Amino acid sequence: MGLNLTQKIISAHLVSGKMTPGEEIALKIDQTLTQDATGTMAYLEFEAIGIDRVKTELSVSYVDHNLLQTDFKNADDHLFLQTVAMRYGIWFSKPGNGICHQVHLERFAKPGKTLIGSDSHTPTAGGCAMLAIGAGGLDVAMAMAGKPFYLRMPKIVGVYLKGKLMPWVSARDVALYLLSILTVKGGLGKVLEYFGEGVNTLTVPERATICNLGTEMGATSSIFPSDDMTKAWLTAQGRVGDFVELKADQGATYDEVIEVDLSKLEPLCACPSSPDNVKRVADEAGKPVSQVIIGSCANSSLKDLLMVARVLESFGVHPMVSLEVNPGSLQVLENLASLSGLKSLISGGVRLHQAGCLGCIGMGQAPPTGSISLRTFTRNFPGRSGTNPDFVYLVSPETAVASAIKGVITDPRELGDYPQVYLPEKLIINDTLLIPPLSEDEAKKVKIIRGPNIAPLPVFDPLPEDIEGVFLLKVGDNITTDHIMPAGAQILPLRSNLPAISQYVYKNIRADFAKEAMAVKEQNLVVGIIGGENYGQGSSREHAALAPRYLGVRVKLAKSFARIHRSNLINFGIIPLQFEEPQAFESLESGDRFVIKGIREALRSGERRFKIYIEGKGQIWGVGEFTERERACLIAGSLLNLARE
Ligand code: MIC
Ligand code: SF4
Repeated sequence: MGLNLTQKIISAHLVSGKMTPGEEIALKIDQTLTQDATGTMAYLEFEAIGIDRVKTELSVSYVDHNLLQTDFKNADDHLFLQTVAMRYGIWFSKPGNGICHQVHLERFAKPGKTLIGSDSHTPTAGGCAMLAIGAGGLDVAMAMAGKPFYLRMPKIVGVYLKGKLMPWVSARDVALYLLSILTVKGGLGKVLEYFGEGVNTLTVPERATICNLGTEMGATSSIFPSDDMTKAWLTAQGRVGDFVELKADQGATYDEVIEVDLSKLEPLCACPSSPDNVKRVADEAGKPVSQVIIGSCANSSLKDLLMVARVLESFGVHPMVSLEVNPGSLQVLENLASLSGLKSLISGGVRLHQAGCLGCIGMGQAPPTGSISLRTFTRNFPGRSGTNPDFVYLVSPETAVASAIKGVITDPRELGDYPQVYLPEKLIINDTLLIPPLSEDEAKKVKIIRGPNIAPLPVFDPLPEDIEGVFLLKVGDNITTDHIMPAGAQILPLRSNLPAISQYVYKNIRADFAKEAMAVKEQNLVVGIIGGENYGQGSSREHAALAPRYLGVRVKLAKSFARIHRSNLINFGIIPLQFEEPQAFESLESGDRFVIKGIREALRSGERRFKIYIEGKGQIWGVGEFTERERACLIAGSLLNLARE
């Protein structure tokens, strides 16, 4: 029987396990990436593992998130990251070089290879036929140390593309369409593999946009085949040597198939405040907008920005709109300049920012109160923009620029003919901000620079025999890691300092959570959290596990968990249990006290059901389908403890 593309890459990297959906598999990892907001912790963890040099084919450390240097903290992090990269054989992409996923696609993505990254949008590289997966920083640190990456074998969903996109409809609309049918949890435990005659109508950056947004569906990864378009991309990047043709075998099958007729799609938007709240742009048209931003790892390629530039050669920006552009990379910016696109943006009145994440993670660019902001970003979770409440719509660059011109949400087809957007076959390549690894001898001489913002990693205690505690908080469905551990300009600079950042856990849901949790901890009790479906969706930030753990959280009882967050919880000794009976969720309240007797022994002996006594309410069951490795990790209190053992 033929294999599909995902199965081919998995079987070529399989260290242990069987390719049966749901079974734990271990994969050899060829490449890793980190970004600064998760990277400092990942490298502290890598140091704690005690390896002299990374063991991957390639590891890259990007600085793209914390670019606001309002004091020493972010700047200190950058220096720490650069000297760590020099010390351990890692590429370093300096601030200003661009967003990790865009730069990785340009300079390093290779068909058929595996990549894990400490950022949930790592699957962007699937646009170049890599099996690319987002993970917690500790998993990435382990991969850098040459250890395999563990995950449950996903189901492989074939997304059959036919037809061709109509003018003004773009890759973003394909992803928004899929979000409308799959929702933010429809991709859980799945890889979305694209095939069919519609595939070769899409360029690699367009494929990357679609793969990038698979993350918002909860997918483990997304992938396109490697074909002539891939070859053209790698040729433009001066890397044709990295090209190999790769696609599903004849007769390959999928666990499910979704069919998308590209020619039938129309401009779509994700309305406030969830990426799956999808409507037709035409249905939202006419609402006034105050801000429009084109950027982020989903939509800031050369084609995206050149299209905006060409449109602005014919139309002006509405006086009540701030039209902002955040280029994806230095390469995008330089090529845009050489094609006179930069001049058109500037003459068109665009507010131009540096290449990086910026407002996508609330590092500046907060919108005015009560007004609509249109963005080509990945997520519009409530308050992520820095303004709370906010009204953020996610749209294609085409819809964005049309709306900026008209001052109201506008279907871009109203602008008339689609502009001519020619891309050169060879791009200008400039790697000045990309620093290669040092030789082994040189690397050994490097002294890592640690400013006062780099706090040492705390040691976490092993799991006691019994746990007794308080469910301090009860939340509903689709709670994001942005709810658990908010980001933004005030909090992101604390990513390297666990005691400091912990004070902001659940800040926007319960202002005093940290204080209350510490009070519970002082009574020698543990803290529990009750959650709904898809708990912990969104970002890969392990701080959403690490910081609660620091505050004494030891159990999370939810209807279901998002993949990366569940792994992060286990890596840091927080037990993720699911309700056996969903109605038990209704009976629990925040403030309930609980006891789980003999939890350590139950984990040791492979139990899957855990009896939880709720004071005054009786007993309920929590279920934990843990692998042996996960049980050992929970008992040890953290994966680092286990690795040390
Ligand atoms: C995001 O888009 O939410 C982030 C910021 O890139 C995160 C990583 C982080 O929190 O540092 C992600 O997507 O994993
Ligand atoms: Fe950066 Fe936004 Fe992409 Fe996250 S989603 S990596 S914050 S651009």
